[in-house]
Parts: sequence; structure tokens; C-alpha cells
Amino acid sequence: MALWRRIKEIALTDVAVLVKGVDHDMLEDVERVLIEADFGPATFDLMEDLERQLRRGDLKTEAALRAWLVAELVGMFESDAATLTPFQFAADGPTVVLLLGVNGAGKTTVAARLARRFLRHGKTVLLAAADTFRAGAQEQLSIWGERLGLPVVTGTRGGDPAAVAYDAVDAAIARDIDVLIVDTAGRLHTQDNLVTELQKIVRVIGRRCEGAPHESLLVLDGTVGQNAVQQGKIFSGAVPVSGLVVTKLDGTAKGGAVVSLQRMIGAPIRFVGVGEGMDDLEDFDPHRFAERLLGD
Ligand SMILES: Nc1nc2c(ncn2[C@@H]2O[C@H](COP(=O)(O)OP(=O)(O)OP(=O)(O)O)[C@@H](O)[C@H]2O)c(=O)[nH]1
Ligand SMILES: [Mg+2]
Repeated sequence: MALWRRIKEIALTDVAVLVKGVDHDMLEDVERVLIEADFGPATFDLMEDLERQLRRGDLKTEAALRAWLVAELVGMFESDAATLTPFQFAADGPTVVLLLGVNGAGKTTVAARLARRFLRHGKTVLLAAADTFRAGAQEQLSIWGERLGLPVVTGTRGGDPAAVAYDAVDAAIARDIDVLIVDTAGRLHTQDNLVTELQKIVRVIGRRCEGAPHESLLVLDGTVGQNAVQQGKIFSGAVPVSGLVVTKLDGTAKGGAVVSLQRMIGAPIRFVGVGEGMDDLEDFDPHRFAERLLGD
């Protein structure tokens, strides 16, 4: 059931509850709903403010309650201005976008969708498959390349992914490409290897092209709730993360975790995946996200 409907059922079973002000049973029930939606630590900030508003008698109608919730959620995304840097493009030469994240988070899908988005904006794009580890990984990106009519730099299976990244930057410079998108491996069972490998990729890219990668986007699966926060910390502890992409926000009951991602990882949410289609990657808009999270 949509989050708003659940909250409404608790807070507005009896309109008198809101008018009366603070009702502890009601507050406890709302808190439980927020925890179930995986708001995590943000739950307590929300509850504190809700209680304050109710005490003041500011939330007397359904519309006021909804408007307060939306404003609170938007405020949480916009409060940390330091993390709200815009997408970085290279001043000169190719803009290198590195995609990071665990298996199945949606990196390859995001690579293709981002590529299409840049193509639409009239930019030239090159894809690089720096996942030499998993069988079929490079082929998967190559298929996207074919569909989009884009070249894809690949390497030998089991080869050094950093070498693929290096070759790709080289090719992007030589061909005067606007945007290079580098897809990486997501296995996490060998966390130390993953970290070392990612650090090497970042180092090698930077050596070939000063200032690159311009964007290191961490792709997180929005359906895993607070686990995404934990994953995010592992990656952001390993390499500088400039932005987040939260996928699979269609049909998740755990979207609440997104509220804490930005704050906990210290990087802005750049894009959200909201479906299976090619166009289902949207610019992150706090207001639209809050409305979507609450539902009707
Ligand atoms: N419903 C939905 N599915 C998505 C979304 N984004 C990605 N997916 C699906 O998630 C699955 C995994 O996506 P991939 O792009 O292959 O994930 P990956 O991170 O590249 O995975 P590895 O290469 O194994 O590390 C695919 O079936 C995608 O179609 C989204 O926003 N919504
Ligand atoms: Mg992949």
C-alpha cells in the first residue's frame, strides 16, 4: 500500500485526532510505518517535527499533513547544500563518467540510458566495458552499443579492467569524444579486490586524462533499503564518489532509505531509475521524488 495511504489511515481515521493535536498512539503508528518504509535514522527527525507541528496545532487537515510531509522530505534533500554540486563536465576533452556499484544494481542499464541521454543532447559518446570478470558482462554492454549505434571498448576476458579503462580514455581523446561512460564490475564477495581494482581504475583514468573521472556515479538498488546505505559507504570509502544513481524506484516499498542516502554517503543523487524502459532514468527532483514516495 502506498505510504501516504498508510499514514492517512492512521492519522486521519478520525479527523478529530489531528484537530486534537498530539496523540501518542497515532504517533507510534506513524513511526512504525516510516520504519517499515526504511527511513532509518531520518524517521526520528520526521517524528520530532511532526510532534512539534501537531502540538502547535498547525496540521489540522489532510492537505496540511501531506504538504508538511512533502516539504519535510524535500528539505532533507536540500538541507545539505555542500553536497549539491551539479554534474561536472570536462572543461576540455572528454568527460569521463565512471559507474560503480554492486552486482545487479543497474550499472550497465544506467550506462546505456545515460549514453542515450547524452546522444539526445547532441554529444558524441563512447562506452567502455571494464568488467572483464563476469561472463557475458562485456557482451551485454556491446549489445547496448549496437542498439544505440555506439562504439564499445572491450578487453580480453579475465584481463585487467584498468587497461580497458585506459584504452577507452585513449580512444576517447583520439576520436574527440564528448562523453566516455565506463561500466565496471560489481562483485562484492571479494571486497578487498573490488576496492583495489576500483582504485586502480580511477588512478589509471586520471593518469591518462587530468581531472578524470569527472563523475564517479555510485549506482544503488533502491529496493534494498538501508542496505544501500551500507553498500554506499563501502564504495565511497574506497574511491571519491561524486554522485548517486538510485535505481528500481518503481515498485519498492523501501524508498524511504533514499532520504538518508545523500546525507550518509555525502554525495548528491543525480539520477533515479523508475522503470524497465530506456527512458526510465530521470534527473533527480526532490519534489517529484517526495510525491512519488508518498503515492496517492
Ligand atoms: N524495474 C526496474 N529495473 C531496473 C531498473 N534499473 C535496472 N533495472 C534492472 O535491473 C537488472 C540489473 O541491471 P544491470 O544493469 O544488469 O545491473 P549491473 O549493475 O550492471 O549488474 P552486474 O553487471 O551484474 O554488476 C536488469 O534486469 C535491469 O533491467 C529500474 O529503474 N527499474
Ligand atoms: Mg553490468
